[in-house]
Amino acid sequence: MKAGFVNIFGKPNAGKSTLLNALLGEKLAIVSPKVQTTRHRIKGFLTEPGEYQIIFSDTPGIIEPKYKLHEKMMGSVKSALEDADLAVLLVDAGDNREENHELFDSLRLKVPAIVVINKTDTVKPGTLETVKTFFAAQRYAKKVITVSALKQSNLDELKSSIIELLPEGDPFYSEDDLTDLPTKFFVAEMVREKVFHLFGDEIPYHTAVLVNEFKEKETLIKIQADIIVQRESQKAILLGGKGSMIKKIGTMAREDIEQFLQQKVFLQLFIKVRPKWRDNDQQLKEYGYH
Ligand code: GDP
Ligand code: K
Ligand code: MG
Repeated sequence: MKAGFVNIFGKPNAGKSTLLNALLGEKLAIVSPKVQTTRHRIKGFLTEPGEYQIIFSDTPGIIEPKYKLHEKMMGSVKSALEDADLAVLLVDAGDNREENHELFDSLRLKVPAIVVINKTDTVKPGTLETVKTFFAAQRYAKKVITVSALKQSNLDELKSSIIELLPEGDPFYSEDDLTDLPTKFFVAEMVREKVFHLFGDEIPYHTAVLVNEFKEKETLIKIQADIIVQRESQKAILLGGKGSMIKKIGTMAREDIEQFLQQKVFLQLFIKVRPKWRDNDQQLKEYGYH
């Protein structure tokens, strides 16, 4: 059978997390229109017993680090560069192709790559042809495929091209597993996603989520999590008048978590102020940024 690691790289907002979710048919990676939503390397497994096991990695978008959290984020991109069997270089069809090319070229990939042109639903067919021709001429491009991750179009072609390029080998993970990350991680991410969706500008970038309690009771799962911010003023915004905003975050996150766990959930959220957590090694570690 075919088995191997396929790592998805690209600029912020190219659609990496959307593509991972679409390929797996499960929402593992949080998505937002804002850059730097994804902070970890998220692995998801697609297994057809006896035929293939694809281990996909979503990665944070590639950026210049500005604070320690950024350094940790780019560390996870680096580790993904090193252990891939195949790279998916994801580009937004409407984005500047020279810039994307420079980025892909600078990765100095040692493994074959498929250039995947995403968001085909947003450009004219003529534009798409030009972008396709441009990337097909690059030396790192073993193949060029056009998809819309959002509309889930042409994903089967992408999947079969990936399988074709994977090495022969035994599966790395059990065929029942979907990911190697703990459930707690996904719970924290779903809360964090709501902060990305509900708040503009800087708030999401100052926020982390820590799950303190995850208890399976008879009829439901009780979860307690802290939303960490850097300043009192941010705490006030997250709370909202009479706690209206934190309530909204809680309701939206709970619905997602229930969908993910297929169980009833009682979710309790607290907001904590931890000045400069983004530059504090110990706090970064505590919040899961290793
Ligand atoms: P990432 O930063 O590369 O992980 O990108 P995300 O997956 O978070 O997506 C960034 C934004 O692009 C989100 O608003 C997505 O809904 C949107 N997006 C992703 N794929 C597509 C697509 O195929 N078509 C369109 N129109 N939007 C997309
Ligand atoms: K994003
Ligand atoms: Mg992402």
